Amino acid sequence: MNRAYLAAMAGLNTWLTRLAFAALLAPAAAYAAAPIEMMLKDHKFSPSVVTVKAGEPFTIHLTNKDATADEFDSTALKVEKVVTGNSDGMVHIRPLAPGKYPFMGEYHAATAQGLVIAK
Ligand SMILES: [Cu+2]
Repeated sequence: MNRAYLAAMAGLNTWLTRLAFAALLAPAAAYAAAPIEMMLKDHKFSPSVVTVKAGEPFTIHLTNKDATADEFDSTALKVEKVVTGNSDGMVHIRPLAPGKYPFMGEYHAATAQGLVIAK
């Protein structure tokens, strides 16, 4: 093994170490966004307005504190998810273009209204 070979191997080792770190960090980045906590109580969402990053999928963890079921429903977000009374559920939402996306609790739409703002 000559000196040049050893130097090359040392360089490769550093590169492989960086690659290994990048591989470790990549999955973490994909799951970086924690679910947005949202509550339904007295047939109202809180928070009723949430701001998210455009172009990234996200999840809303909806806790229904009411005794009756409701459906997180949005034509704009292309999502429907029933959450039974005193229960919770995950609402998965696709990456959005910048804009405003209304949603509602379909079973109590008179009061259960909300808005996602993607920036
Ligand atoms: Cu519906």
